[in-house]
Amino acid sequence: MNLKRSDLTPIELYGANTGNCLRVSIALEEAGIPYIVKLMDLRRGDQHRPEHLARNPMGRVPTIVSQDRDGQTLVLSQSNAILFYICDLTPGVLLPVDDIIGRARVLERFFFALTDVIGPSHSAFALRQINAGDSSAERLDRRSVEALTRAEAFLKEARFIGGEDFTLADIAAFTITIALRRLIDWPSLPHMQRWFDELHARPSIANGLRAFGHR
Ligand SMILES: N[C@@H](CCC(=O)N[C@@H](CS)C(=O)NCC(=O)O)C(=O)O
Repeated sequence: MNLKRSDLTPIELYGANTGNCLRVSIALEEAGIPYIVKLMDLRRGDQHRPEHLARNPMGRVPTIVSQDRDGQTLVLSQSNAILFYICDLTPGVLLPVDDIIGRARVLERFFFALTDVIGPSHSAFALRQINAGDSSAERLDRRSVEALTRAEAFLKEARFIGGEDFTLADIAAFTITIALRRLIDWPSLPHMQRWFDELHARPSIANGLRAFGHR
């Protein structure tokens, strides 16, 4: 099925103020796709209510409900699957389409952010949920920060994480940078600082953060 942005009624985005959800709201903003936030209170357990389990049996967010004008409905979870769906709705906006080398580079940097930076940080979060004082969590956070700061080399070469254009890779790297920013030695990372400041001032990012009340 080929959907265009104009074929869509506003996408419902079920989520909360978390990195996985903010990546989606920022991508929707950047792609110019209309959406309605359905705020879930994760502490209260909204994600485990039957109506949400019907959307996502994992009992997690983000989840989107996307309806085209012909009445076909897509209910989709997994933040990164949602990001690629957004890329498919707006070809070339967040991920190069025809430039095979440029696309490969953006995907390299996107998966760098997901697996080398966000991965260990999410594991640290999970360890802390089991045992707040777990010292392994701190080591995992340090591992994330150490990986993230390697992005200084990417940003020395180009304006954005994956090249001269803003892409999916910037969204992934930015949301985890916000989460880890107090652990980063900013004075030693002038290119990252320049990138972070530029992204913070970007309207799509500001709106995407605001969508879930992030400050
Ligand atoms: N792999 C999933 C992870 C989703 C996930 O863990 N979401 C968290 C918020 S970021 C959640 O729903 N937590 C509530 C819970 O586990 O009860 C994705 O990328 O969307």
